[in-house]
Amino acid sequence: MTVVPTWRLRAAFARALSEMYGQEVPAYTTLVEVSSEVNAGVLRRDGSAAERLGTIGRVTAERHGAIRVGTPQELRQVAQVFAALGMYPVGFYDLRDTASSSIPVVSTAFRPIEPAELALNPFRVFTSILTPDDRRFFDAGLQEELEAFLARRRLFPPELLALAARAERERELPAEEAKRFLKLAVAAFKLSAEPVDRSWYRRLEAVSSVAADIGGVTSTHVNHLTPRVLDIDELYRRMSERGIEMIDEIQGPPRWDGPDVLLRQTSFRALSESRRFRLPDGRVEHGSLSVRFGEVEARGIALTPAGRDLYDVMLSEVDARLTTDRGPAGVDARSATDHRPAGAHARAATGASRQDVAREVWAERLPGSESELAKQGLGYFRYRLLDRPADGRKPPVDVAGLIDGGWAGVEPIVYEDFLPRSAAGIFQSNLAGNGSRDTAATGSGRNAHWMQDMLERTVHEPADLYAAQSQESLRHVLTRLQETT
Ligand code: OOG
Ligand code: NI
Repeated sequence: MTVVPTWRLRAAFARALSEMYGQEVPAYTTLVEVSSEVNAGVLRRDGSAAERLGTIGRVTAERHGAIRVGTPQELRQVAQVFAALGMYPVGFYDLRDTASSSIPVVSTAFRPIEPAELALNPFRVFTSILTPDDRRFFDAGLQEELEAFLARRRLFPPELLALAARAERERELPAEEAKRFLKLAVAAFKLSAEPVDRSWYRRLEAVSSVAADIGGVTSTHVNHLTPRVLDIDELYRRMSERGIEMIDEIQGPPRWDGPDVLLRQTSFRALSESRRFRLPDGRVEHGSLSVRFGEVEARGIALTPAGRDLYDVMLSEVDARLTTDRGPAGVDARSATDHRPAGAHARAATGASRQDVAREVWAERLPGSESELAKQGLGYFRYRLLDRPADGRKPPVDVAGLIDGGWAGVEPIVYEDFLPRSAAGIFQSNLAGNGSRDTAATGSGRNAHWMQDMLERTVHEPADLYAAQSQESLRHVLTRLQETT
């Protein structure tokens, strides 16, 4: 009997979801096509260097999705479905009160955590849960109605959850069950044709369009699916040439001469999709909603906590330079990871764009080579023993010594996670309105521990996962050196 192992289930799920989303949002298909063209071009241009942060096979299949759910129970169920696919919660993101936005959700990302699994298929899903008890957004009455509404709906059929539990337990499914599981799993994220209760949706929309997108309907859906591209600047140009309006400049780090780090993302604005609405008198009317969009990303080297601190310092430095250049009180100053459309036009008085200023700051502050990033403890790398002619010397035990002395080489560990400021910006750029928020009210307590208790699963800390990989390779190098010298 043929069986389908976890990673094949994951790859098949990502493919099937991609196919469904392409039918729902045709511009996504264009994005995927252009991404593959760009990736093929980079491979021709740069040869094997193009694959330094992942093989072309991995990168071509690579996607992240974004979904949003309403209740702890729904989140636990979605965690069960993803566990069947070898995807586990990593990281905690609080998007309720960031510099650029306030969205009534907290989030985690489900993804493979083992390097071998990531290499086979790195599918990941940014997953957000609504916070109806946050008084800055919802008063007690609305909270109660919202929770009652959410308690009545069922996103995942019991058959799907049972198959998922079995797949997690057995780390595979027989072919027939696998087919059934995938069919049910994909269907759970399909945009529903059910009419939307218009007055309920509008009431939530007045608070936040994300709240309406989650709690205003009786099902969930993919919000976006994001392909990975090797040259995001080139992709941006080509999409614009095709007449697809990209909303901003590229978010995250600037293009620069040094190694790619973390994550650069860009997107096109939410498209109007036709939906049916139920009116208070029971009639059904055709209308439209704009909540789903297209996003694309380029991934770089994972930064250590020290590297992340430096990244934050550099972001503030860019803000500060733009503000001083532009004059009084930072009018129009926008963050480098901010998706607000005006961000695209943030220019210093000198005419330099945000990206130009960022490039300048990066050149001043960030080491321009992989080995310097490694030696200064700013980036995560795997270490590899180098073939070094014996000269009677004893190997050092520190990273800088190993690199400088030609004992060990470095291989970058790719950043597999998200950036809170970019994530907040992605939400923000696709909101119809700002909604309303009571800034005097207090928020509800939410943190990684809350997420972990609620999920009844470990929420992995991204830095721990990268550090473990890096340290394991270093230990291996040191042991081998001890044996051979
Ligand atoms: C998720 C937004 C975050 C990203 O790439 O940072 C995100 C959402 O819109 O639901 O997808
Ligand atoms: Ni995204």
